[in-house]
Amino acid sequence: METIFSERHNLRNSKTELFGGQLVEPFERPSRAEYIIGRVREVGLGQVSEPDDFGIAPILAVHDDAFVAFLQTAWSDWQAAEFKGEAMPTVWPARRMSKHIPTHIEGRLGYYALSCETSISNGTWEAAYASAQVALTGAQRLNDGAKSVFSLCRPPGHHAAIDMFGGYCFINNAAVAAQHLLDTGAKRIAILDVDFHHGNGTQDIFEARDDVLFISLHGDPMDAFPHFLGHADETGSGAGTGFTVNYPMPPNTDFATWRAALAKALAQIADYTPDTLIISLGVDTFETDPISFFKLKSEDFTTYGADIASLGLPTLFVMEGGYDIAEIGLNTVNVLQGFESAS
Ligand code: 7XA
Ligand code: ZN
Repeated sequence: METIFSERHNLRNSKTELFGGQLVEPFERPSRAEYIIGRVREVGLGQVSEPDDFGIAPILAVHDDAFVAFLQTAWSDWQAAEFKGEAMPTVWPARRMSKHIPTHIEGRLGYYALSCETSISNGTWEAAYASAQVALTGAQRLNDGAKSVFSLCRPPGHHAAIDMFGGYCFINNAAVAAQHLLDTGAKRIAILDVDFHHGNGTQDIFEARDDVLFISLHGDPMDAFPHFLGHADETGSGAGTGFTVNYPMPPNTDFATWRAALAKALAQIADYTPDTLIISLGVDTFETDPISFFKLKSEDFTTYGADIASLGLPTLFVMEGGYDIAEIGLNTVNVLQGFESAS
């Protein structure tokens, strides 16, 4: 399987995350990608390639123009305001407050943020842009005949909504890839999100549409980030009714329970008969992930990679979360090898 990877992920290297009332080194850090690409090379998964540049248009095809413009200048605007630390939102348009978009960067950060752990710093936009190009290049490889591709995206994307960033995400890489496939001939795309966290951004982008089936397996939002989306009763709206499916699961969920939900999801995807499957691949379901509460073991990732291959669909793997960094390469590549061994 070919891996698409850009060293420009290193440009995303913020120093602060608000966690448990403290400013800590971000869990989402450059070494994550280095461990993954190291394992890809160690096992000889396949060729590793640089992304092509598809420009900004495919990003604007799923995100709000003003939101993207905000991301592009947020760091320079923050510096111009002479703040000393990294850019963090501190105020939101909460219930019954104005939805006008403020002029000052402090207000705009709050307007476009869904949470405040995700500091914006120098190079954030450039890395997020490159990450989207990694996803787009993977999608184009499928158009060109590949059966499966791994887009090693960093920063991740599945929390990025039409006009919101947060949860370490800025541009929704999986959504950008899905829209690209639809714009270049596909009729139906399925996105299966196996990250521990609900893919609220992907749901937001496609919830009213029937050309993308979005299914997410995740920690119950009553107990897990992003807390305000991902319940089982969210099934899509309008033409998209029935094309959003959520499987929230409780603390300490083990592989047997998780795999049973996966089996239901795979059956729903088979019924949908998509042209292409996109996997939002987070390995923060691992038993020792520091910010999550599922109990998957390393060998389980191999097993479920093979389960996914049983669909026999062209498949794009898009990297999302995973924070047990010492094991992130093993667990990620286990999914890809499990998939390949059963393809
Ligand atoms: O898939 N999403 C992630 O892995 C990031 C979740 C961010 C959680 C922050 C909670 N303090
Ligand atoms: Zn996650």
